[in-house]
Amino acid sequence: MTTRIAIIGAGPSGLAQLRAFQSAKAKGAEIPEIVCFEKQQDWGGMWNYTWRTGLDENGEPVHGSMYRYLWSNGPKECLEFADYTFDEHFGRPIGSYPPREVLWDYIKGRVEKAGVRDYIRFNSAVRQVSFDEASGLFTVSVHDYTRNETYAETFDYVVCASGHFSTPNVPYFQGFESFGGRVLHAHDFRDALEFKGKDVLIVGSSYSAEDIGSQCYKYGARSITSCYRSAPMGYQWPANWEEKPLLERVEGHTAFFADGSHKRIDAVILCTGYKHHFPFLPEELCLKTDNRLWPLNLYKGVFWEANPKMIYLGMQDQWYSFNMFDAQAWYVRDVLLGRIALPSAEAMHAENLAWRAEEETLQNAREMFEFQGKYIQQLIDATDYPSFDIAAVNQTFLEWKHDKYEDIMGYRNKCHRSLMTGTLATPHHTPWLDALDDSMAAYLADEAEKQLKVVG
Ligand code: FAD
Ligand code: NA7
Repeated sequence: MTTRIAIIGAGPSGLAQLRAFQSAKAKGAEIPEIVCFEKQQDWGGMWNYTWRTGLDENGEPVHGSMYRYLWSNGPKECLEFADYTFDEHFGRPIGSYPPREVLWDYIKGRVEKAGVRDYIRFNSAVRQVSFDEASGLFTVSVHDYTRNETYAETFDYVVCASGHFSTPNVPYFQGFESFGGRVLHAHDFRDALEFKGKDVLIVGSSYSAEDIGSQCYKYGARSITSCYRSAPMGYQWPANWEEKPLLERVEGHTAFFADGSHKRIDAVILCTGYKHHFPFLPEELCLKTDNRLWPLNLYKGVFWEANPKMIYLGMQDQWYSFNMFDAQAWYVRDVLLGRIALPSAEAMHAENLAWRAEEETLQNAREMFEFQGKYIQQLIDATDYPSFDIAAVNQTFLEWKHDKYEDIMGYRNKCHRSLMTGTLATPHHTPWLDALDDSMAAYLADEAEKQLKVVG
């Protein structure tokens, strides 16, 4: 019987797995039968923007946490696919921090070229996965919303690529039930214009806090107050942005903070992160972790140690993103094709613990992205994924961090060099803070605009 592989999710991770197998096939390998289940109507995962919040058209929890006007929060040069460059896709250099739609187009370009769409069953939510010890097979139950039918099929391997930035972590603060304004989680934030002229309180001090606060600033919020549990973000914020220690309670429209201060606010946006949530997985297959660089129980960051036929992609906290998913997917492919052998359970566990021990020593951002880079290097060294200069990517991350501390509202105007092609990004025609239209058409109109300016 043919080996069958189920992939859950057609976001960047699931698509990396499809592309990995397709590239082996293109080189003459025989590949297993692959079925990718995607609950949304289109591919791209988080990058496939939805205006919806709460439940989707099928009554499923909305996957998307992305919002309008989102631009890449790191240099595109750090996430570039090694086998499909920005130069190849756009045919010319573009800026280093493209808006969401531009990155979505890039993600789609590679898989359209690879011709893997037929592997995907869209509008199909995975409901349940179980494993039968006797047969060594997984049963995957799926709700096909196009036919409104639930059915089950068996597979030899399951690759869980369902993402982990969709189920919000929503802490409670005293007084929320009687707060005079809106309380929402970042997952439900869609359009910063909703907060124009408002005094906004952001809870949290990581990427969502930084970027949603910046969006609100850019689109005209009257003031932004961000508050932190562990440490302030520490950027040089604009005059109407203040950082405070953690919120203690709200009363009416007033927020009270841990330092005894208080402030009038119109809305609270909880940028308090997400939960790894796999309601379709049984206890014995279910990854449980917080958002960190080395989740336990995953050999090479991907194989579920207790049953390595269960595979997870992209479950780490992400400095590296798209090319890390690729590195993982190529490695997984080669194990599944029998090109790489898994060691004994003891050896897998020992290696896993060694990575975790190292992860726990990491003190700062630089050590963290170097750690993730080292992990990726190890994976790509073992497969035919095109090698790329990880040390140079780390250097680009370092420049990015530096740029942010210099000018948090201006770092997206900087240009970086591709580590795949050597091409230097071009400055975008409009500084990020003034670029209110984030559409791909507006973004890519730069060449035409420049020419117009020259003519004018
Ligand atoms: P996802 O993109 O989340 O895709 C998972 C897919 O699985 C989805 O299509 C979903 O519909 C599907 N799925 C889930 N459950 C089921 C089910 N039960 N059945 C069937 N299908 C299912 N990364 C960057 O590199 N740069 C950025 O600028 C950046 N900005 C971000 C901004 C926000 C607001 C968020 C939330 C994330 C951001 N990220 C960014 C990280 C982002 O998560 C990754 O870039 C990438 O999308 C992860 O890919 P993934 O395939 O692992 O998960
Ligand atoms: P992260 O990076 O996981 O950060 C979560 C933040 O939420 C972090 O600052 C936490 O503080 C804070 N947090 C979590 N729980 C609480 C409570 N109970 N009270 C106060 N603060 C809390 O998630 P993000 O959403 O920022 O980023 C996730 C992805 O989305 C990322 O890839 C981005 O590119 C977009 P802590 O530091 O732990 O004290």
